[in-house]
Amino acid sequence: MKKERYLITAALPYTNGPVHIGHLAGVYIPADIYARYQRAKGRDAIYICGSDEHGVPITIRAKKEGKSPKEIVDHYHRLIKKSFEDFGISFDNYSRTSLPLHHRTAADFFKKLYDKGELIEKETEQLYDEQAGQFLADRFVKGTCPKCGYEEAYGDQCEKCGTSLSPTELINPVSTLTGTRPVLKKTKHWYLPLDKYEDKLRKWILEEHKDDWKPNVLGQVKSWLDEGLRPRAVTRDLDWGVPVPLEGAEGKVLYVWFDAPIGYISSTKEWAQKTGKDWKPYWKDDSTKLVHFIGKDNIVFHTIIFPAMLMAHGDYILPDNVPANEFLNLEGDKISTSRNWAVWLHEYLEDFPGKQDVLRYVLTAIAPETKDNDFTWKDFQTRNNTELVGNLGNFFNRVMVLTNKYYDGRIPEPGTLTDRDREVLEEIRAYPGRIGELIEKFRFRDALASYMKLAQLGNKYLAEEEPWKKIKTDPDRVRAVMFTANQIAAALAALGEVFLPFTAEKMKKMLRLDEQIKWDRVAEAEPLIPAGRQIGKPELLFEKIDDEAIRRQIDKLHRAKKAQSGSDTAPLKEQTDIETFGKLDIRTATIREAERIPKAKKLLKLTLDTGAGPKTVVAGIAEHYKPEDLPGQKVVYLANLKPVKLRGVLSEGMLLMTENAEGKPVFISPDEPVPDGKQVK
Ligand code: B3M
Ligand code: ZN
Repeated sequence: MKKERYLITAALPYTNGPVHIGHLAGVYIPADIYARYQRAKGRDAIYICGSDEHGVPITIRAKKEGKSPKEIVDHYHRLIKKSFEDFGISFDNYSRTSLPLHHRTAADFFKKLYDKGELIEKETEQLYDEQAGQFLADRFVKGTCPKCGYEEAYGDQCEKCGTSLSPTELINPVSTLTGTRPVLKKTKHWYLPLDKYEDKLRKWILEEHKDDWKPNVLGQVKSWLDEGLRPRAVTRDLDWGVPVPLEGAEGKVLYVWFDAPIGYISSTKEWAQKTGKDWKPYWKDDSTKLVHFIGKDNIVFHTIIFPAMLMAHGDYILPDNVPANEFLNLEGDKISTSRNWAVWLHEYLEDFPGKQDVLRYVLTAIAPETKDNDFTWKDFQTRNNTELVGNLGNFFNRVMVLTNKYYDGRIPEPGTLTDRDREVLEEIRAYPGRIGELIEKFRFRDALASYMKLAQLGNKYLAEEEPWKKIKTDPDRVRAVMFTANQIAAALAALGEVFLPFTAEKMKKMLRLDEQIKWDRVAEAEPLIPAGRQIGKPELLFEKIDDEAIRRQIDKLHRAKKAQSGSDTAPLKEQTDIETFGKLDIRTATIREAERIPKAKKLLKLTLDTGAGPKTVVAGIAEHYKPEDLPGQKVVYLANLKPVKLRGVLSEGMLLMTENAEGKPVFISPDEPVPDGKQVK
């Protein structure tokens, strides 16, 4: 069936912390590219999201910080919303699940299932913390995983082996509230019989969608279905969430994973209220294409549980696709909020103001589409310096500079085009289709790479034609070349909007292109930018990022992690005597020269003035000091250490250093001028 409208959703982030690059790369950027593309195609498409403000992690965080859950969600909702805006994530609506509109929508949904007899009411024994006077749902209880023996498994899931659990399955359960051992207590809950939908789900996903869903998603679905589905509780004994809308259900709320996906519906309703549109066709009309962008840990909820809820309800369409991504790691290690191993969006912007598109670019280029991938600051720098500055920025700038220089910024009449020019113009027109096809298949990395090929084509074309040489000898030819090059620049501006919205905006401004260029316009024969158009002055699109900026980021990461793991004051070493100490000959010196040692990332070779001639010392400080900054630095060093060879360099002593509060090695030097070679006693 032809799809009339697109409803694009991105996972609702939990408001128990800020958002980091993993979230952006896995969910919000791909969904944003997809939404921007659909709009540029002129389709009726809305991009919906909001904050997920319920769930146990939020109440735990609130307890830890001595705040109310409301204070926590208000704080993070604001922070997260702002980060998304700052990065140009083009939501049509960003809502929150604490809104009355959402509470009503979720409660009505539940009530409808209840009234239809789709829910099973069951009294069971659940873990109860007598000291706290509270049932222990999900993360309120920890214990040993019955599957793998991991001792820190949560009541809802073992993070070691990934098994989804219920609290009563844990061996040796302990309350995370009081540390006491919980008792069993009877309580009543409502269950959604997932098993009832097993065959329908199997047919819908594993048959109907076997060719258009991503293999990583199909794989998870299959293993869930093969294990067999069981009824799943959709209510909890908690005081934070959407109250269960039934008599006799006081103190019970809807399970967060029951209400959160309904948040997509309430956010759409909120959007409709704000814009005066009708929300219903987006959720109820078969000609809507519903696409959920999520991370891999959310797959089961979006492919099995929420669809089963929708089937049980009966009024709603099912997702057309659930393009889940894998995880992004950071510098070789899993991103972790609790270990503070992350790059937070709001902090990135403080350090790299105005460079949103650089991060958007890199995160798209390395998106974990088919397997986990790694973000490193070094790669970030390289991609910025070679791909954005060296390729895209360079081409665009050359076109702007030459057009301004030769024609006072007026696009020249092309005159006679050669075969090569025509071939280039035709090639440009192939790009919207080529990139679009990849985007439709959720292959955003390839789509971006294809886009960058267009800039490469531009650079290659200019290098072949050398207008800067021909301007004296063959000005007619140069007019045709610069006309053609400007068409490439205009296409880059138009198509770039989906990947690099801030940069595309700048390009369009410089070229004086209309705000809205439809995607398919680029494929038309009519030139995108006509001869005679007066364009603006060149401005650089990107700038190089130097080693120092990158080193600061790496330092910051390690510092944050260290701060998290507490003070590292080492315990005192065993006692010694003055004779032992007296054997050490510690002296003053001055660094005369410093150089890197090939293939040794951490080491510098230092030449010291020792008062008795030069001496070579190898020091592990290359990640913190540049060789050119060191000459003249006063130091103290152990002068009678037995020489050793380090990476082929004979080291004749050892620098004595300490660390500052941030963990950076710092020199020890006399606080008054002292000749080289003086003893430290
Ligand atoms: N808040 C889980 C997460 O952030 C959850 C997503 C809800 S989507 C309906 O991973
Ligand atoms: Zn386990």
